[in-house]
Amino acid sequence: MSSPDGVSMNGGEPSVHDVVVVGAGFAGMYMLHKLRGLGFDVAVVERASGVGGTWYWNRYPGARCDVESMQYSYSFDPELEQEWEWTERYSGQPEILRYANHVADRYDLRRDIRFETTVTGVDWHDADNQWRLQTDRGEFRSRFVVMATGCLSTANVPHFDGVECFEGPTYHTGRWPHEGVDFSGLSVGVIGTGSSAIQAIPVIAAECRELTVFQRTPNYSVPARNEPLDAADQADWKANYRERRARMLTQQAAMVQRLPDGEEPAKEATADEFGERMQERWEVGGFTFYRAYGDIGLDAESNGRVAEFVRGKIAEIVDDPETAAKLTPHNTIACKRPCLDTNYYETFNLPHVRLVDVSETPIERISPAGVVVGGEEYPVDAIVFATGFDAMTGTLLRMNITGRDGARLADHWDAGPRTYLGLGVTGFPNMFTVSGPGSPSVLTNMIPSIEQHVDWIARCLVDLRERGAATIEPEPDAEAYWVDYVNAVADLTLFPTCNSWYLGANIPGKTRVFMPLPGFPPYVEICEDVASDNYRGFVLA
Ligand code: N01
Repeated sequence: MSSPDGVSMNGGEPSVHDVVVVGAGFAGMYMLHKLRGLGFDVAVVERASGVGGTWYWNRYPGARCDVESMQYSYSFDPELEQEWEWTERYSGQPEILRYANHVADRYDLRRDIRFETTVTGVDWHDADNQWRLQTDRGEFRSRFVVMATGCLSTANVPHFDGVECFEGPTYHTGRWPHEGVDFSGLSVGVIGTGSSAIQAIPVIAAECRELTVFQRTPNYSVPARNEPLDAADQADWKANYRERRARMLTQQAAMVQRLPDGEEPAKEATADEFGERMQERWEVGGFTFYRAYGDIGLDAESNGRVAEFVRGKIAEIVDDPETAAKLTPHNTIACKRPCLDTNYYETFNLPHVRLVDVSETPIERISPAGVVVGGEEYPVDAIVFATGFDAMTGTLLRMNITGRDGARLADHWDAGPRTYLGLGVTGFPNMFTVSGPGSPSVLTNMIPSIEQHVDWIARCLVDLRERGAATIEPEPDAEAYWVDYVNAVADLTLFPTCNSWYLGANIPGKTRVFMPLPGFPPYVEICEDVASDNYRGFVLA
């Protein structure tokens, strides 16, 4: 029987393929395209009704990519690079989703994607070296499974007493209604002040009657300076794409900054030199700010100097000193995901916007008509949870994955995720994770990181096919080494000093382990080296 959306289901019989890819975001789409071109029979399973992953779900007002458009795009096909026209320095969510749909159409991907299908169980069967994937719409079987499930794909909605009796609508930024939301004339409450909230708050404020922001931890943010993309700039990128893409791969975060990365220690700069350099980067906008000096992420004193610069900006921008003080962070800058904004701090100068500090007195409960903090009710008509995600492991662990001998991934990862290269897991043969924990993933521009993983996995599958190997899986020692390596690298940085989602600290009860690996270029070299050295650290059988 042919299903309405591509992959055929044989009337209750399992759908059998060489490879099943879970997820049709940027990783899943490219994995499908790449493996199809290499002659593999691939099916993609996707819970959404369309492609795009993150950009399918995160449709909140103001959603926009913090990586510049010319760099947040696929590089695998020069024709695609040339034909697609971006319109802004940073693309908004609708434009990125249009691009994802264009890619799906251009490479005829949909015929191998089964939409509106949720994976409920994934089990390895030793007897026939196959994975069996249970979904709410039938079973899939395959020799290989690629988890292209995204790093930020399971929403974190904290429980607040009384929320079920709230009389108005509630939304999570990562599950925004497709038909959009009209906040005009409403009093809106936003809970959270991470990247999503920082983008959404100015846009919601421009629409609603009254906005109350419930902030647990203030955040540093730097102007994005979004603007229409200059035609000459776009043409210049297109003319030099090969050289620029190659340069991106040599950069820490897999993106080229507008100003060269500073290499000197910030703490040694004179006051004048420091002030001028930071001001220039504040005006240019974007992540280049955080790369003004070489040791911002490594040295507490240097980091503190940069943090103080942003604190000074908040004091300058925000009129009311009490609100400015509440908005001022005192933790390490950029040890949580750095934020970029368009008029975030400025929004708190508007008369209909107020900030409620819930750091010491947490939200007590949600009443039918509002949010209660310290016994006081803040009336709201609608609540936006901008409360983030169960990052990097949340989606994988919810799929009930069992490997060899019925071992559960949840048990294997009880003390935090364990992978080799962020690509494979011991005891889970033939399962690959794209941008999995232990790889640079969320510390980088995601699309080059995705392409690097997809290319590596594709090369590996071709090599296995040529050698007649049925399975591949990391040796226990290689996995143990890699976990220690990731921790050791993270410990050289200031990353572990904040309660970030990188550490799992945003989810009550989640083991605190630094999940991504800082440093993209050395990682790419290691992956190349492992593959060239007969997949060192993996067992091929
Ligand atoms: O989520 P977050 P996000 N009571 O976890 C607060 C990517 N992204 O969706 O800091 C009160 O950062 C929480 O407070 P605290 C990007 O990688 C990319 O904003 O834990 N507050 C925090 O303020 C980003 O890092 C882009 O004390 C509660 C907020 O909710 C990642 O997605 C755009 C609470 C959650 O912030 C996640 O960002 C947007 C509670 N019980 C996102 N629980 C672009 O590229 C949580 N909070 C543009």
